[in-house]
Amino acid sequence: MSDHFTKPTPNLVVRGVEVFEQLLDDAKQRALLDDLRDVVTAAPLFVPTTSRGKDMSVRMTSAGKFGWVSDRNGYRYDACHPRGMAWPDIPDSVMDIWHALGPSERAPDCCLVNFYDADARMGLHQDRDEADFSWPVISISLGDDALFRIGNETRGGKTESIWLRSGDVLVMGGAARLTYHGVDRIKAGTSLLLPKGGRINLTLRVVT
Ligand SMILES: O=C(O)CCC(=O)C(=O)O
Repeated sequence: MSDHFTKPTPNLVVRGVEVFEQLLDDAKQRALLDDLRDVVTAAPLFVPTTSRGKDMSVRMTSAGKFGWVSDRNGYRYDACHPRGMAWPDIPDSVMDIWHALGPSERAPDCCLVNFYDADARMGLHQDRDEADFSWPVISISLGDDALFRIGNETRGGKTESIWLRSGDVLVMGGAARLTYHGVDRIKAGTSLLLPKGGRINLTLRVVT
């Protein structure tokens, strides 16, 4: 087991979403990236489509018992990658972040990996395909800055946006677990972490 963090306090809380700015130093970000290369080798990034057949702008893969997929049959958690293989294990470097910030009673069974190029975005949505909303979702940002929009527990109403930088970690739990959120844009060239630029977001989820 690699080293653990001492339990930090969030630098910022926006509508109940806890933001741990720069929780991950450069070495930890690079270690995560190395482990993610293995994940992507075992389970290549794919372009999810909506049930209407429209490509999403984000490329995705997952690690863990379940992965999130979306295609003509709709979106869901699945035990297999669209090419048929099981998802690789969630790397210890990622699990360490759950152990630092998340509940000790349950481990996540999905780490969704989103890759954003400069033009990718993600519309406002809730994470609500999981069985039990008492477990938080923990979100890790690597690479270029992202404008992250935080809404409400129901669709509509005023929103607030914050820039997420490489090494920032969010916890969406408690009253904020079902808060609408999305990514409006990526600011290309703001990080040197990914050799070809872009942003990776990891979300740790308890699915079952
Ligand atoms: O990329 C992000 O920061 C958010 C990702 C997200 O909302 C999701 O995967 O559901």
